[in-house]
Amino acid sequence: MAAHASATTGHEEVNYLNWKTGIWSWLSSTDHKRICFLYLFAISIFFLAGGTAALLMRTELATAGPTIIKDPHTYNVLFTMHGVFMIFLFVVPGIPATLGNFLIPLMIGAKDVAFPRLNLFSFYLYVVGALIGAYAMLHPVDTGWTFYAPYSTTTDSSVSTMVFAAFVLGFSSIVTGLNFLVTIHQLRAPGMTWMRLPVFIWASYATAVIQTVATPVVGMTLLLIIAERVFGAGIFDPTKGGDPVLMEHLFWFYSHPVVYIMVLPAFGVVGEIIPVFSRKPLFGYRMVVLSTMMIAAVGFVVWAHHLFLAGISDFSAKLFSIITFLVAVPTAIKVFNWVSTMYKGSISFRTPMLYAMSFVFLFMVAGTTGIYLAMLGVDVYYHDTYFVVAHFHYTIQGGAVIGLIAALHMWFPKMTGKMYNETVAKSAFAFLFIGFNLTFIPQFILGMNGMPRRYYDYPPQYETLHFISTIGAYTNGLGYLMVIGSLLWTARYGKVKAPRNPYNSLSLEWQTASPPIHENFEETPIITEDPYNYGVHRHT
Ligand code: HEM
Ligand SMILES: [Cu+2]
Repeated sequence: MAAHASATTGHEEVNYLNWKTGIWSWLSSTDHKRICFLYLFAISIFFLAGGTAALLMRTELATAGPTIIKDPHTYNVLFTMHGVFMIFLFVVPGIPATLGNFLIPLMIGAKDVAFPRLNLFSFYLYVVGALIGAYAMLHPVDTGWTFYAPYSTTTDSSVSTMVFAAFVLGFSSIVTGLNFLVTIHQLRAPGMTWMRLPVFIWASYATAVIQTVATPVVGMTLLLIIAERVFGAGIFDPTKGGDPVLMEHLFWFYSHPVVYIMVLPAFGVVGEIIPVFSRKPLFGYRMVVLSTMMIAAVGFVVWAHHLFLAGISDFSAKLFSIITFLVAVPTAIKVFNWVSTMYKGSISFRTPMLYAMSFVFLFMVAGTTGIYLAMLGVDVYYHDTYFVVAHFHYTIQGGAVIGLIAALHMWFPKMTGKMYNETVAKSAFAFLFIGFNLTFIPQFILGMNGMPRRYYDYPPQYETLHFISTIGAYTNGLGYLMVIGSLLWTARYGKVKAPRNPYNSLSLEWQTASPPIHENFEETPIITEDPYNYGVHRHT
């Protein structure tokens, strides 16, 4: 009825979605909220492409012997496409840039990011990198997303084009990171002190630090690969006095911290959702902040745990093993704080909360299995088996991707002005959660039984587990399609209008209209208290 009434009165209120219309007003927009949508659209394409590659791989692996793919080379191409698209084109650029773009200015009470045009520029850098990357797959690359030498420096596929794409994407990531850092430093509303920042902002801050510090290293590494291929520079080539292990050091010096570019924003999201749906203050705010910064710092000094078997000294292997264990400390602090926040809370199991709780569970599986891999002796056995594949999917998919989906539901009313459908959302969640575990639990067992990763074929004794995993992957895939389909449908045709603050949250972004106006707030908000004072005293 309400929708009908506003349609007949003929003046819809002006918000960021309708204040200018036409495709060009979107493509040239410097509004951080619209840029979030541009990223969402672009990363979804690569998520679907990467997901299709995954399902093709899983179909091939469903039975022993060739199943649908005729040769191992095609399999290698598919897993390169899957890895490169998912990492470089979906999860690294996407998650901080979508959530960060939408939420950072709103949560700190700013009108936009510090450099709105630069923000749009980052997006187009991403598009250019993405197009180059997609083009490179036409003369398909089969190195895997890690581009290890010497294979990557000698194979005759378009590795140079692909690493150049990754280089451009890296620039986009650095520029976004810098923009967010300046935004958080300079544009906080009056009264928004550092210790009143929502934990999502702290997580984005830590993410941006990693983006700006670590990404240049991978940029240089990628240029070195090109130098090697084009000029035969000999940096990684032992016959010329170079060292292929150096490549792995440089690569992981970036790519370990990058895991935190993916999951820290998700930590932040979960830290926002749990207090709201538990109606309790976030337990141990200061510890959460501290552990976020600790994770970012320790994340920089563990990279060689990827090289235990690559020929590093015994001393450094032991050292990196011990430092890796240290990551468990801040991570455990976080889990403790989330669980303590829920303890004796009055929990409402709405969809964002279901995703947040499943995140905590999945991330605990990821973290615990990570400890196994950090143990030197155990890793000798698990290295390059499906145990690793399962572990990192629990981290990246169970962590980063579930965090993104949790966020998309949580802030959907703010982003679109509509409410998502709780029943549809919950059934999609069931498919996702069951499918995900059904895919990757068998892979832990496969790994423990010695099934190596990156293999096109395997002996028959592994068949049952692989088959179950494939069933799981299709269930999971269906869950994703349901999420994407229903959110898109509701955004477009949904009838239920969202109020300003449907969950009675205390954080700032909920105090403005749904959807917000172009400049976010009618007047500059003034912050007088902490973000998580649920139940501490009564609120309007
Ligand atoms: C339904 C979801 C998914 C399924 C079924 C799936 C399946 C697979 C399979 C079968 C492999 C190859 C294993 C091998 O041959 O060693 C793989 C590798 C990989 N996946 Fe996924 N995956 C999924 C989602 C994701 C997501 C969301 C990400 C990241 C955002 C991701 C990142 C990777 C990476 C980085 C590799 C390693 C590629 C390499 O070794 O070069 N996957 N995945
Ligand atoms: Cu690592």
